[in-house]
Amino acid sequence: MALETTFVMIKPDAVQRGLVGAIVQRFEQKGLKIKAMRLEMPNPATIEKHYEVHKARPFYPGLVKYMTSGPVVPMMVEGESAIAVSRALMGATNPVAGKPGEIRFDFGQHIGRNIIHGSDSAETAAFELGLWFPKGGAQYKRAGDEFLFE
Ligand code: IDP
Ligand code: MG
Repeated sequence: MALETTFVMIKPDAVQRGLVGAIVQRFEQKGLKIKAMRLEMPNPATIEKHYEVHKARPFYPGLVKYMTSGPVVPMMVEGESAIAVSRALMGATNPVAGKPGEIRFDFGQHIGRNIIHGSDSAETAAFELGLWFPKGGAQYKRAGDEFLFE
């Protein structure tokens, strides 16, 4: 087993549209374990650090404006291959380029309002988890795990 921890964030458009419950449900239904989650107005400096790799891109100013426009829901998520599995649950960056069943396809229409973020590699996950959850997540044994993992 490759148990991984990844960083997922429900973006301001999804919070404002009342989609938090529906999105969290996708992760819970898959069996991914939520180890930390909160709702907050993001600190602009944290958003800038989070998206630092995109600083030179033409969409960067609009991205920072969008991501600081309202509350976000950062989450720490654990599971088998959790990084790739979370990205698969989210789907394509452009919501209309993906397929039904993907969170972005099911809930969005525009690349500039694409509902959710997820780390794209182990290195990115470590960086983003450190940025958003410096104190780590909850350590707990989840009832029912023996029915999820052999
Ligand atoms: P990802 O979120 O699927 O990993 P990235 O290419 O890393 O996609 O882009 C980061 C975020 O920047 C996207 O999720 C989206 O919010 C935003 N973004 C990317 N490309 C565009 C664009 O062409 N227009 C507007 N926003 C964009
Ligand atoms: Mg990315």
